[in-house]
Amino acid sequence: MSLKNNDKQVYDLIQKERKRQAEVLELIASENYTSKEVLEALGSVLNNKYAEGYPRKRYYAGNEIVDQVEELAIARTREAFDLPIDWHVNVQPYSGSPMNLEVYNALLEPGDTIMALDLAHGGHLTHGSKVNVSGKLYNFVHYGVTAKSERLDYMEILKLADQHRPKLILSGFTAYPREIDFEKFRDIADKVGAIAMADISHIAGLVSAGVHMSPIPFFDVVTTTTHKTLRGPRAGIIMCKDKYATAIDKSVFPGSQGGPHENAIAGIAVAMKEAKTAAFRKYSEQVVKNSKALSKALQDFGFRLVSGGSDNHLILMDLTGKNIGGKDAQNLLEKAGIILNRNMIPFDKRSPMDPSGLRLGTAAVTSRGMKEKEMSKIASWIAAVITDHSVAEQVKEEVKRFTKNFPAPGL
Ligand code: DSN
Repeated sequence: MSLKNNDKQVYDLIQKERKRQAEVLELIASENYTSKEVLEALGSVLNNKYAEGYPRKRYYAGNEIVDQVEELAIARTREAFDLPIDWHVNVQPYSGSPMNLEVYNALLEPGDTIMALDLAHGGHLTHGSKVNVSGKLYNFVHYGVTAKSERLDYMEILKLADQHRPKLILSGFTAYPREIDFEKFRDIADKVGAIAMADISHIAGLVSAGVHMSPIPFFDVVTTTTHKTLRGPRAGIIMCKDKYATAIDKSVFPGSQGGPHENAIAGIAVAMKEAKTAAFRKYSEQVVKNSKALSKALQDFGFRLVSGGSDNHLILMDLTGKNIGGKDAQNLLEKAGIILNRNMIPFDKRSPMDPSGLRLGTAAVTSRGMKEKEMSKIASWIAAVITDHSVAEQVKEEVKRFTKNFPAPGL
């Protein structure tokens, strides 16, 4: 209550954002509503503590309690991902971008070759985009999806790998609506002698719940943010085989970071406990069911989906032929209380600022208890607004009334 009394300006902005989050349909594929418990850990006194180093090897005094927090987060991460005994966990990365750079820095030299999915086909900025430090420091070779299926073609990836002999092959994507066959990636990495790394930031919750194949039995290093389908705090973790542990730990601290954010690490501990529950497994199953239901309903309204559907939490809609680009569609839907983001589609003829696609995800709406029936309703609103722009304001009011019936966790 002291924020309300002592800094009304910030308090009011937080209340407005709380109201906004409650009254919209949140379809950004990388967002979610974390629990009150995770928020409590994030807003705790753990924020005050400097703890450079690792549990029981810190550079500052007074870390008796935060050592226990960090060890708990590590132990619960091991359980949530069913980590083998010879795997190591680092829970200190501040978030996804530092996390990936910390892995490259640990295992490679500048100029080394990495293979990853093209950003325009569903990769991430830290997977070697020219405008990101990853693309400046390392020699990225990008694979893509095929023009016909808009899915990964593992034979093509193998051919490319054979040609370029990368030191590291990266899989795990931000806009790929299909299940990834990590076993096939392992085969490719073995054939060319590369390290196999997966960035499962988008699908981590699904992997933990067992509704998406896990890379852990096959891979060497797995990174993930903890705030997407995993529904935790904004943070990152690195899981790796023990033989990489020292290099990874050194790369995180002191290689790239200073004091870990122990409040976020406590949030990870809380989220990992939640991820082990039967309720979370059920939630994750529903995320996928909802994504399939939303895909089907959008297709019934005449929208083309990249790859023809979804196996995970994510859908990529192609607006080609709809007389509207991604940027205008994103803005128009925002006016209707439907929040999503514009996105490149594979082989897009438009620009990244105004691409042909929209990316949608079902993690957040599923956290509000919405099911298949509600997905049909959402698709009908999207179709109505894209067909007749003048109904946006009216839909916004309907969305406001509708969302009242589905309280979001943590708000
Ligand atoms: N920005 C995230 C996403 O939206 O997918 C990835 O870091």
